[in-house]
This record gives sequence, structure tokens and C-alpha cells, in this order.
Amino acid sequence: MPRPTHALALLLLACAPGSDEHDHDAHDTDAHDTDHHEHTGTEDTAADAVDTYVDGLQKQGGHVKVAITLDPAPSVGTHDVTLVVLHHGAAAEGFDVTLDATMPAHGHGTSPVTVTESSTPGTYTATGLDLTMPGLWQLDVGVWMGDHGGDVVFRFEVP
Ligand SMILES: [Cu+2]
Repeated sequence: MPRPTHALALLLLACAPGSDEHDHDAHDTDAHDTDHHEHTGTEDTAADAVDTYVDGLQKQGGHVKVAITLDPAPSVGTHDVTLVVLHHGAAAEGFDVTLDATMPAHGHGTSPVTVTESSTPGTYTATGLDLTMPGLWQLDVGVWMGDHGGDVVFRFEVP
């Protein structure tokens, strides 16, 4: 509700002679402030959310739960990854599962890996996940079948 009221106020200002340019400036500033707040919020969350790695660590996103295991445990080098996925509590079979690893503080990722569904229901694997340097790595796991699924984010400190 505040937004329409504000927009109406700007519209009234814009109706005053010669105020068109001012209206555009005000609008742009407002949009920028909103973006800035969202960006800051994301960074705060990122700083707080570091997971303590254990084999099979489970987290939820959307309608899915993902339990992740890296072999070996997070370290510099390549890893086999096992993802055990539940959708509404049941083994998630036939989903499109993706795994994307990045270093949020450095703005880079690593070589893409292909996630393959295994013969064990709800279990997906990837090989050769290359954590190229020490620091905080974010692993984004997407589990989707059309509109059904969720995104689960893991953040591990690589020693
Ligand atoms: Cu890096």
C-alpha cells in the first residue's frame, strides 16, 4: 500500500509545471534504494550462513530436502558428490538436479559438473567437483521437475 500512495504523490508532483525531470530523478532514487536494501540483506545472510560440514548434512529449500556428502570432505581438490533428495518427504525420483559451486567473496566458480540420477531412489551423484582454492564455497543445489522442487544452498569453509 505505501508504494501506490507514493506513486500517486509523484504523479501529482509531475503534474506541476516543469517538474517532469524531478519526478524521474525521484523515481530512480527510490528504485535504487530498494535494490540496495535487498543487496545488503543478501550479504548479511551470506556472512552468517556457514554450514559445518558433516557427511549427509541435510538442508531444506522450497519443497525439497537435500543431504549432501562430499568425498573427500571439503578440501582443495576434486570431490565425488552424493545428493540424497526428498520431495515432500519422499525419495525424489526423476528430478532435474543441478550443482553449482562458487566462491561468493571472489566472484568465481569452478568447472561445471553433471549431476546424474543413480539407481537408488532419490540419490544423485556428480564426480570431479573441483574446489580450486581455500575459503568459503557456496554449493547451490537445484531440484526441479517443472514447477515442483526447490533450491538448497550449502556453504562450506574449505581449509
Ligand atoms: Cu576463490
